[in-house]
Amino acid sequence: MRIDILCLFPEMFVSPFDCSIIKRARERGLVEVVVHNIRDYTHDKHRTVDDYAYGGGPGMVLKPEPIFEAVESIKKQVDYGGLPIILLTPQGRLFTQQVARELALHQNIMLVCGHYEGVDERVREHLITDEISIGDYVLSGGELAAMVVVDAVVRLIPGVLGSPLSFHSDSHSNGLLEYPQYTRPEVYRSWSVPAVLLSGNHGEIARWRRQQAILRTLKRRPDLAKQANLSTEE
Ligand code: 6GU
Repeated sequence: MRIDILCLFPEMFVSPFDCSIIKRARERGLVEVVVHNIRDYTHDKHRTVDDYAYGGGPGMVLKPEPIFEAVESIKKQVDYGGLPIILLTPQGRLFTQQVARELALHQNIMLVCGHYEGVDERVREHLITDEISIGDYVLSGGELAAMVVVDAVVRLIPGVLGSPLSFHSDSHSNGLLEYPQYTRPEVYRSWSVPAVLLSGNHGEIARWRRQQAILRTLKRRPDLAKQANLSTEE
């Protein structure tokens, strides 16, 4: 998979993409992440990327020309018709595990980082194919949101995580929050690991985990519990 990111602050991505799972995935050639500076696609002496809003009001608006030129130049390199061109903006559809799974199916994706002051509407209308928000709060720019999207998508690429099954029990992957996890020691400060987990009875363990995941979801996120596929018994 190749992910192209267009933004105003490419240096923000250096350290987060050079650690842990994303770093390993890049080194193993499972994903290529290319970060572009929108400013490199300007032609004036001051490398201007924004301008005052027509009609007045506070805040600057990102100009269309550098964004169109950047996207069109990168599109030529990746040569892929169905490439989603995604604007990161608080006005987008909410990013969920379902959306991450959908993006992970693509060979290429392009992420365009907006800034909260806004992007010229013609970019949205004639260039962008999808708009994503990572939650109902305002960030100063789409860069952090793009990192969140890249992290959630990259870990779904086959081969990135150690075991092909390792994300099946993640919170949200089955519509429920994850069950409680324990590791050694068996007793810590007099607090014991639930006996069922030491029983070796895999059927009982699976049942207990499912029950815990359901209880935890009902208590913490009743909104999710409503949408989960629970059996009559559950
Ligand atoms: Cl994608 N961008 C900005 N600027 N703020 C956000 C966001 C994105 N998602 C939530 N808040």
